[in-house]
Amino acid sequence: MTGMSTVHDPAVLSDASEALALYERMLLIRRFEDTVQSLFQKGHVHGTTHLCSGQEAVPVGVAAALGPDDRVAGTYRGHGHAIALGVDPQGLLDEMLGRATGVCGGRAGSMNVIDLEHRLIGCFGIIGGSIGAATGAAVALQRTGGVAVAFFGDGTTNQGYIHECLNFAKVRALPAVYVCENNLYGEFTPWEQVTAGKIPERIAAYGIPVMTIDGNDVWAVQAAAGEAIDRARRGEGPSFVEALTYRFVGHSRSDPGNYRKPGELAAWRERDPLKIARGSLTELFGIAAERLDEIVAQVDGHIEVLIARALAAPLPDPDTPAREYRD
Ligand SMILES: Cc1ncc(C[n+]2csc(CCOP(=O)(O)OP(=O)(O)O)c2C)c(N)n1
Ligand SMILES: [Mg+2]
Repeated sequence: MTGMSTVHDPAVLSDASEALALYERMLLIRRFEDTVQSLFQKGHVHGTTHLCSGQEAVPVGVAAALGPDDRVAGTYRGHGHAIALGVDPQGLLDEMLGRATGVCGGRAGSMNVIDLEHRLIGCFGIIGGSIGAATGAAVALQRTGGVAVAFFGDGTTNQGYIHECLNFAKVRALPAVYVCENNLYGEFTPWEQVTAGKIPERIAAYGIPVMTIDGNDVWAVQAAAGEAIDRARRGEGPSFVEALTYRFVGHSRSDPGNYRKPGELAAWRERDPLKIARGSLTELFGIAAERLDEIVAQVDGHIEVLIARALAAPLPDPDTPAREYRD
């Protein structure tokens, strides 16, 4: 983790209730993912799922730095991207179950959620799709105001078009922020086996500022994203954030994660973003463990309601066309 900075910027971490809200949002994502996994195992979720458990601090920290005119493109590991942006978790869970009440009318499933109302221009099953979409959105936002953010993984930095997009974004000084969720693996392959050089060094070759940060510390993410977003708003062009993180679950539904190095998962669990946030909340704001446990109980109760409603929700009528999206 050379060059990684952990930032507890006092300007970012000055408000206890905002800090608690970020903890709660991460917890909601974790419980949501546990729920999707369990409903998948019971046969209620069709297709596949890619869960982001362990990586919650990245989308939540980035979303905390965004403004109302900004836009985000996420990935197939996108439930956290959506919830972080404020997508209704009921609509999202209904979507997982293919229900008519889903955020995309039950037609998108787990991998392709879109919710323009909440600034989510799409989640993309094609790796790197988010990079192209966010770069395109940045072209539009350069005229209308706002910043576009792309989330993508470490493996995606070996896709050809990330380089086309970064080059274009730099040359045109686009208001774009590229957020690489480096979780050490692309599917079942350690990133270093398939990646020449270091990701930050490659990106720096475009003259794009790069920050490598602790992606499990939500406030370090918020601070770095804030810096990158401010730079884009000032018209100073794109930035790249490499957030170092780890997924606690397999790549997708059927992956037991046997390729992990011995002790690796346990070591990262010690660095669980929820644990880190709890530590900071107690240390910096004196928030008692009991208060944090109350939030856990509230989120658990909320999830029970979401599950009951999603299971009772109607399936889409095959004769009714899916909703059309216009921005
Ligand atoms: C263009 C394309 N090629 C291959 C795939 C198959 N695929 C799905 S996920 C994945 C690995 C991506 O790894 P990474 O970018 O590190 O993201 P992570 O899944 O770790 O979040 C691959 C190769 C795909 N979806 N799209
Ligand atoms: Mg990866």
